[in-house]
Amino acid sequence: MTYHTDGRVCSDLDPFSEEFRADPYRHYAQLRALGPIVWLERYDIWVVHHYAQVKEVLTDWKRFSNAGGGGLTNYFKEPNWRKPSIILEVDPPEHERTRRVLMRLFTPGALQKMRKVFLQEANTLMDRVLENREIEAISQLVQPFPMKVFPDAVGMPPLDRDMMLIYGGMVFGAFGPRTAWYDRLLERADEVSAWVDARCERSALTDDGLGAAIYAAADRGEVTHAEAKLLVRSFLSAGVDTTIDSIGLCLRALAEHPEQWKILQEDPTLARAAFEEATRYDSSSQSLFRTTTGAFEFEGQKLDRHQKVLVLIGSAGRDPAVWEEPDRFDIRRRITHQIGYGTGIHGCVAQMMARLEGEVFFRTLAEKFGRLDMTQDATLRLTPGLRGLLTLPMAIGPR
Ligand code: OVM
Repeated sequence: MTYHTDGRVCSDLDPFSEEFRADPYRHYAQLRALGPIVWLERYDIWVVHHYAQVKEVLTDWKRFSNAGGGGLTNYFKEPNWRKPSIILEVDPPEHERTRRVLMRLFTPGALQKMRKVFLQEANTLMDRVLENREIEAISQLVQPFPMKVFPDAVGMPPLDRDMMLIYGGMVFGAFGPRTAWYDRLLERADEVSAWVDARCERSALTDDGLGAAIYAAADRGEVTHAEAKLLVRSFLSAGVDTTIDSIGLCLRALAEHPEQWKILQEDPTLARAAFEEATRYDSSSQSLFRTTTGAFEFEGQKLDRHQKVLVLIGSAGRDPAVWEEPDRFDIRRRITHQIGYGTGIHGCVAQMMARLEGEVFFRTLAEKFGRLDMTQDATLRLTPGLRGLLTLPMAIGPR
């Protein structure tokens, strides 16, 4: 239902409902038809969903702040369940210092070293998986890859890494509304936070990983040692669920489009392009939040100070104003304006590492796998703030 009050275009759509999340792209099209900015009465928030406004909001950090928090919780009005992130949930000038430290980790040389390690891991994993003909692809094929290569790259010991997924659920769950599901998850907040805290200590990390490099930046005075610890926490927060979900969704897209899988098999060097297209077509990151810093007009609407703005990057990736046949999954598409990693000063800092994980995963898959069929419908993960699959049953075989 849509109506207008005080010149506002209002909608009762609920982007966090199961019904919406089951088929977000249909609802995004409904929102786009309503105009450039819509008031969602369910949560008293604004939403933008066209490529142009998504990009504008993400770029204009002076009017659209990150200090109000990455999710629905408005830090200007209510406290958060954890200490805010010192890279995601801050504005310039504070943001510049922390961002710079993480940016420097992803040099071409560092990525080249990671590529060798990732390739080896993908090979071992996929040879093992190919001993089966029927698999549940999320738990057996998708999850094990980022769960191994990412914490290894950070320099974590191989202990109890499953805790990262529980923590990730809490972090991304906090992006949505309070639900019974989330309250139950948060019952373990103290225990899981204590685990993460301990894993972020310098002494808990190897001396040659990304974590050690962050502490080395602290030794040089670029950030404090307490800040270094929180930056490692950001890696453990944002580094695993995101790539698991993106790789899982890309795998399903390939299985659902056998002609695209065939193109990839014939030329596995298209793996990076395939993952790039999946990040537009069906990305793990569908939405972000910003909070207004003052009262101003935007696209003819009067925004008030400290209002939350939901930024639907998943919708921007399907906006027919900027993409030809946006609902078509086409791994040969040339993507020159990716929005799936966000953009602007808060655009995903580890996006080159995420792309590398996707590239290596799908390249190795294309080189080794022949059969790749879904045997049942996939089921969706319910974590608000991320889109991903819980299960993806498949029949597989070697080339
Ligand atoms: C962080 C963090 C957590 C979740 C997501 C994210 C998308 C960052 O703790 O910094 O970026």
